[in-house]
Amino acid sequence: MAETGFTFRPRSTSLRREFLTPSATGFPPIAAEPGAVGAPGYSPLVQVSFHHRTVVLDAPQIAFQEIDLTAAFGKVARWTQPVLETSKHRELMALACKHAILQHGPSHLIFPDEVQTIPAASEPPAGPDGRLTELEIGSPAPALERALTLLENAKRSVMIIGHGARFHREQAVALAERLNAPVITTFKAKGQIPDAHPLATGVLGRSGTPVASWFMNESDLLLVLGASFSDHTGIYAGKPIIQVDSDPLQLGRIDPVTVLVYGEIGVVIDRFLQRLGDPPAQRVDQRTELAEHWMIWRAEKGSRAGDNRGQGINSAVVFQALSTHVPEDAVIAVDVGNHAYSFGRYFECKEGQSVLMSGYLGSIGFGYPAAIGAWAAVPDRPIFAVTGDCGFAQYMAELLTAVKHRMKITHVLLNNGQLGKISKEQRAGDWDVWQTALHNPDFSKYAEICGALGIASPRHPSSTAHSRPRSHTTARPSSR
Ligand SMILES: Cc1ncc(C[n+]2csc(CCOP(=O)(O)OP(=O)(O)O)c2C)c(N)n1
Ligand SMILES: [Mg+2]
Repeated sequence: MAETGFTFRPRSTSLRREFLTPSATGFPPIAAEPGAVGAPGYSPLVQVSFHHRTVVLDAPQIAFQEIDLTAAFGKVARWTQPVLETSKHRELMALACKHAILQHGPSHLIFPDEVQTIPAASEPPAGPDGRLTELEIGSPAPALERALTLLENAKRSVMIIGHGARFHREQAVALAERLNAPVITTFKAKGQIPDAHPLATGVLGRSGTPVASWFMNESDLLLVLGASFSDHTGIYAGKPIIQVDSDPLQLGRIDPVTVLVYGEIGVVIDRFLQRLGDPPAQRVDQRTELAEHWMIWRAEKGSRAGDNRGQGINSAVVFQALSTHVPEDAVIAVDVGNHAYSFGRYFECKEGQSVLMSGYLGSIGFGYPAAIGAWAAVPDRPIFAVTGDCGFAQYMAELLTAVKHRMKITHVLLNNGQLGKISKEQRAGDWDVWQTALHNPDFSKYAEICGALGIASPRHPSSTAHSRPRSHTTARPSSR
């Protein structure tokens, strides 16, 4: 299947159909090959935070809900087509796969009722032979030469790894070692280098570490691989920058950069590795400084973990404990909100862990469905979901799906009784905090009645804002 490309895993998991689209987000970044998701009945509402290489099989019931699915999905899918009775079905599927693979995005097929009952033709499935080009293109030589000159002459170069470089993790780290350059990641690329690596600085930006900010600020050259320069990351455009990306539109997307290197990231890294020798004498060895900055930051994290303002367990404590206990091969799906920012800042990734999050921290509710999608992709890896109370409440019923399929998902719910991020934004804008408090159930009891194991954290002195008891819940399907 890895060689032929167009075959799907035959396993199927029944999901509530409204849940279809969000659950599709967790599967593809983790699975080695394309996957397909689909559900019978009404169309799912479009709350989209798609990732790469999914084919969404959409089955509208024509008499109801007459929304134009081609238009609705057209903005977010790379390719969308209705399947007609007269269509060449084998070809449509092949094209859906081709677009999903080559364009790194979801394809979408709409199956009206009358098509769903047509017996499958006996012809063999289409394959990718002669249909899929290799993507490993190199870069134009002048850009490479300019980039190499900058890299050779820099005193304090720093590498920034974005999500677009995630398939080249080991090569990117090898290049950083050759350059002796500290490695920053964007939030979405968290974990691309383990935090214990002597060149790791952690995440840059709003959910990042002071270590990463320091090394970016002090650098004289940024080598940026597969990052989109979002506001959240805050890559400083005033620095000399070499940007490498396989999508020409991503290059210099927001601000002009010094050298644009268009090419497949793995190929470009290889070219750099072939040409760069040992670090020249003028280059500052930043490792000692890096170790010192980590010491200061870890001491600060420890002190924050020790803070007790009488308002419950703080997030520094939660992520300190998780950094110790989450296994090396875990997949961690994170939702959107203050808890996600804290995860970016405090959690330390180990080699082999994979982090999933909604692009640009866009869609709350992402965390738990993405964990279910990740389980579908890699059921033997430990799966964690980290969510807030608001985000989880959007898909609470899916705990039943997890129990039904005996998914081993450990869910850590940071329950602060509010839309914490929105409260914070209101305060930052000098507004009154308005309508952000939540009415929550006891999540641990809820987990238990769904047939999962629910564990509430020890009670803390109740916050003045909430009269009801609060709980921090860890829920996973029990073996019952
Ligand atoms: C679908 C969607 N609706 C609304 C928002 C805006 N939003 C961002 S964070 C947030 C609140 C998250 O609250 P919670 O899950 O409790 O996390 P906390 O910030 O409290 O940690 C909201 C409403 C969004 N990003 N996506
Ligand atoms: Mg909350």
